[in-house]
This record gives sequence, C-alpha cells and structure tokens, in this order.
Amino acid sequence: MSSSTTRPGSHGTLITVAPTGAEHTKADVPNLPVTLDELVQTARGCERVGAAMIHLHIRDDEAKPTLDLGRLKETVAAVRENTRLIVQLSTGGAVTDPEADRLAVLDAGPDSASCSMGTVNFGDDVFLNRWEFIVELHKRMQERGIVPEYEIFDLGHLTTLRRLLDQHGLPAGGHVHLDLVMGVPGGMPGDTETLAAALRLIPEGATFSATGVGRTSLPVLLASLSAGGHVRVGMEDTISYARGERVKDNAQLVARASGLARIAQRPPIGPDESRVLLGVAS
Ligand code: KMH
Ligand code: ZN
Repeated sequence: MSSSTTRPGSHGTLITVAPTGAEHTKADVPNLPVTLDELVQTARGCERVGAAMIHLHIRDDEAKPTLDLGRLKETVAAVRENTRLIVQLSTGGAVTDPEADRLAVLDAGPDSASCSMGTVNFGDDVFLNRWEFIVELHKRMQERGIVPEYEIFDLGHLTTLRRLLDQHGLPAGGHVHLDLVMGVPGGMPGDTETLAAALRLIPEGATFSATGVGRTSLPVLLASLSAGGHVRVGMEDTISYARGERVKDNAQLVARASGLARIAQRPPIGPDESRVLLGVAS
C-alpha cells in the first residue's frame, strides 16, 4: 500500500458531496434534489464551490429511492457530461434493497462505488451487510476497475476492512480509501474521541474522509480536517445547517466545507487531483 504522506492531495482536502441519500422524503425536504435535472444542477453547483466527488442515490418518478439500472446509467452519463466530478454510486441503497439489486448497481459503470464494511442498526431499521456480500462487492469492483470507498459505520467495520484486504487483496486502483460515517443512530458516535479511536484502526497507507450525520455534521467535519482527513457533506447526511436553520441546498454545505478546509490550510483539491489520489482512471 502506498503511503498517504506521499500521495497528491495529502496537503489538500477531497470534498465529496452526498446530495440526496435514501432516507429523507421529498415531502419532508422539498429542496432535496431528486430528478435527473436537479441532480445535474446540484452536481454543477457543488463542483463550482469545491466538491471533487459525488456520492449518488437516485429516486424514481415519485421521488422514492430506486436502484433502477437504466436510471443509474442515465445519471452517471449526465453527471459525467456536465461535470468533471468523480461519480460514485451508492451500493448501500435503502435499507430495504435486496443484495442482488445492490450488486447490480456496478453494471451502471461508475468511477467509484460505496462498499459498506458491516451491519449496523440504522435508527429503527437494520442496514444489513453480510461478510459474503461484502466479499462479492469487493471482488466485482476489483474485476471491473471500479474504485471502492469503504463505508465504516462502526469501529468493528475497520476490523472487517483489514480482514477483507488481507484475504482478498487491494481494491481496483491499488489504494484504500474509506469514509467514516459517524452519528448514525445505532453506529459510532460523531465526535472527536471516536474519530481518534478510528484513526488507530485505519490500514496503513489508507486515506479517509469522515461524514457526520445530523447534528454531528460540523464537529465531524472539523475533527476530520484537524486529523488530516477528507470530508463528505450533503443533504443525505444532514438537512440542518445550524441550530434552527435548515440547509438551503447542497452547495451551501460544500461551500462551508471548502471555507473550513482553506482555514485549515488544506484547501479543496479538484477532481483531477482527486482521481490520482484515489486511483480512479481519468
Ligand atoms: N442508505 C443507507 C441505508 C451507502 O450509500 O453506501 C446506506 C447508505 C450507504 O447510504
Ligand atoms: Zn449513501
């Protein structure tokens, strides 16, 4: 594995935007981007203010989460046509999505895809990720040259990641990048102490970003920047900008992350530099 200290981007910050997710309803959050046009406009706006990668969940005509392959392909193509962003599709989907549909997401040919490292209670639901399923996702991404972002919802998921890499080898691109998804009700808390605990378990040479769900968004962002990590922000993870103030749009969250990254002297890196960092083909 390569050393994170020598990789491009280690002095800058990779900002990922996760604009939609599978959890919020359009009725509850009317400014959530759900149509193809809304997603493309969001992608363009977020790229302008510092995002380099987009983590995508898509919706159907009724704004419900879907893993429809035709729509996924159309979305990948449209975002590529309109931006330079690295296109990452979610293979997590919604908690109700069957494994076969989640594996089929890879057929849409994204640059990157999420790959969750274990099961976690997800509010009142369970986000199920069996070991055999994890291995299958990892191997298919290896075969197809799709770069995974390993999603870590709890500290034990880092143990699973190490076991996966030991038994099945490095991912496509040869570099390990993971995202600490913190503050999910049922997962690890979104605070500095937990992020510090996670750092001790991250495989050597790997890079990491962190995402704070709900009110942990800002503390996790600051903790990750201070620890040399990258960041993911977006309305998938939080719909509140400040106490009592709803998020206006995804670009507002990306712009804040960019500003804080600059203050931390680790300014946002663009999509091209991020491709090199992650091992994503140009
Ligand atoms: N919607 C969550 C149940 C991912 O995108 O890979 C899972 C999730 C993870 O959002
Ligand atoms: Zn997601």
